[in-house]
Amino acid sequence: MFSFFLLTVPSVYRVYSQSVPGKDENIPFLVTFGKESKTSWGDDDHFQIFFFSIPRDFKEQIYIRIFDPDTGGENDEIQGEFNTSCLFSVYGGEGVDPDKNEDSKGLLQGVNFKKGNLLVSKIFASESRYDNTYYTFGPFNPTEGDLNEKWNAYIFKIVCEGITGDDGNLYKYFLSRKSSTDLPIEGANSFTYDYTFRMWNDFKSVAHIYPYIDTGIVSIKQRNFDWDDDGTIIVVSKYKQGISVPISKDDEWAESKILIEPPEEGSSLDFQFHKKEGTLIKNNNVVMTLQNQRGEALEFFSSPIGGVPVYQAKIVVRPLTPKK
Ligand SMILES: [Ca+2]
Ligand SMILES: [Ca+2]
Ligand SMILES: [Ca+2]
Ligand SMILES: [Ca+2]
Repeated sequence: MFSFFLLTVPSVYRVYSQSVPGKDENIPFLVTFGKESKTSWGDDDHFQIFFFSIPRDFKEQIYIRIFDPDTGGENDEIQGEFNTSCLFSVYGGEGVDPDKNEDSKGLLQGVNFKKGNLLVSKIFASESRYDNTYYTFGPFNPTEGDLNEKWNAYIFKIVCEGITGDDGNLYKYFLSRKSSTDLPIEGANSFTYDYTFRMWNDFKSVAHIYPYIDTGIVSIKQRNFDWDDDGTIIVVSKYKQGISVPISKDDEWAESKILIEPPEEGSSLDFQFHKKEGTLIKNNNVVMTLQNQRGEALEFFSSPIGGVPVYQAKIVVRPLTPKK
């Protein structure tokens, strides 16, 4: 897994953006609910994990910025009154790299997804000074991350947990070279295995998430949660013009198997979330996970590996004119 990273990706595709959600995803916010919330609000597990990868040759200090870390005021989803606290924690060192530590992915109930060294953490409640603005963790030296030799990159992990309350915390991340502005790091990226996000409150905006299909993958199992029967989820790739997958209703999972064709190996898929016309389903939060045929979780990258996949109509070979 991951041999592609920085090695086989042409320089034109080297990613240069570390906003989470990424700019091609068209997702307004990540979302994590307080642990006393019902899963029917759209968060099945009340925590979310993201990883950042920093190229090994990058020697400067880095910062992880959180936009709107509080749960209150602007952006957040209130239930009754705001009474939610979220713990944000940054981990580095041995144990973080999900290639070497399956538990680090945070997919299995009851396992310790907090593997690694805790570098810093902070609890945010409803606090106006952290409302609709950034809080910055860092600086960190890249070498404080967990070195992944195959990717030639240092890995950091950030966990958001809804430790009290029942409201939804909406927030975003940015991996930056500076503490006070968003300044990206060339070749860095971010990813998760269990994506919980908010849709825009309109009909026209389509959200996208981009899993990478490594060589040897022949099929994947998609699972989506609490889509609220809100329109369609379709998969586009350079080989798929758009296939729709089973969608979940309120507070339930839907899953299906999707076959992968050889031309799709070594590229990203585009999972598109199209809302239903008619009555607007407001504040739709949704969860998505993928596994390959061996049961291994797939990463969703904030900047799609190889770029956004574009369907390529099959080339029609014209038969030769028979000789007379
Ligand atoms: Ca807020
Ligand atoms: Ca509340
Ligand atoms: Ca927030
Ligand atoms: Ca939902």
